[in-house]
Amino acid sequence: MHFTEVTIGADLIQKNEELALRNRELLDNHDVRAFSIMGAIGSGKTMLIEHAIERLEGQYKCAVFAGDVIARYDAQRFEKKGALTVPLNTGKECHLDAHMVGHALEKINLHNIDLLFIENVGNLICPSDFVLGEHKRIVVVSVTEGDDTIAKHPMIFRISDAAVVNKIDIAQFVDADPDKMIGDARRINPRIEAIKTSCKTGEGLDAWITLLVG
Ligand SMILES: Nc1nc2c(ncn2[C@@H]2O[C@H](COP(=O)(O)OP(=O)(O)O)[C@@H](O)[C@H]2O)c(=O)[nH]1
Ligand SMILES: [Mg+2]
Repeated sequence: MHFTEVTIGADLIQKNEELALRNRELLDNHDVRAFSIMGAIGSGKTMLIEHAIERLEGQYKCAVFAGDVIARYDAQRFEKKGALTVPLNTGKECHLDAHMVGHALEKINLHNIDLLFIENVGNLICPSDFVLGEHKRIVVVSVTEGDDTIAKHPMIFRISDAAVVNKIDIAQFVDADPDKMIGDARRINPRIEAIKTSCKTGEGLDAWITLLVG
C-alpha cells in the first residue's frame, strides 16, 4: 500500500503566526498593548477583566475582544463597564486565532485605545498553539478546578507569561492549596509571573493590575 502523508497542523500554525505578526505590528504602530486572557471555563477571566477596566478607568482606554462559543454574554458585561467591545463567536472552534483577531482589529479605531484584552474561549488546551499578536499571554485557573489542574495541563503554562490562580476566597471549601498551584506553575515555567487573586474579596487585585500595567 502507498501512503501520501499530509501534515496540516504545521501549515496552519505557521500561517497563524504570520497573521499574528501582522496584528502585532498594527498594535505596536498604534501604541496599543494587548493581553491574551486564556484559561478554564468559569475560572474568572471575564471578572478579572471587568475589575481591570474599572480600576484603570481614567488612566487607560480599554477595549475587549470577547471570544467565546457564544460571545454576547461576556460582551454585554464588558459593555456595561464602558469598554469598547467586539464579540467574537467561535461556534464550534475551541480557540481564537490570529485571523479572527485581525478582523476584529479592523472594527475598532486603535487610535482611541491604550489596552486591549482578548478573552479566549474557556479551556486549557486549544489556545496554546495559536498566538494572536498579543504582548502578554495570561492564563487564569481557579481553585475550584482542583489544585492539580496546573500540573495536569503543563503546556499552556509553558507558553504563558503569567498565571493567575483565582477564587482563593473559596480554596478551603474545595480542599485546594493555591500555593501548590503557584508552585506547579513556577516548576513548569520558571519565568512565569504567578499571582493569587480573589475577585470577591479583592485580594491580589493590586498585583493583577501591576501584572498588566506595572
Ligand atoms: N468566589 C469567587 N467567585 C468568583 C471569583 N471570580 C469569579 N467568580 C465567579 O465565577 C463565575 C465565573 O466567572 P467568569 O468571570 O464569568 O469566568 P470565565 O468563564 O472565566 O470568564 C461567576 O459566577 C463569578 O461570579 C472569585 O474570585 N471568587
Ligand atoms: Mg468569560
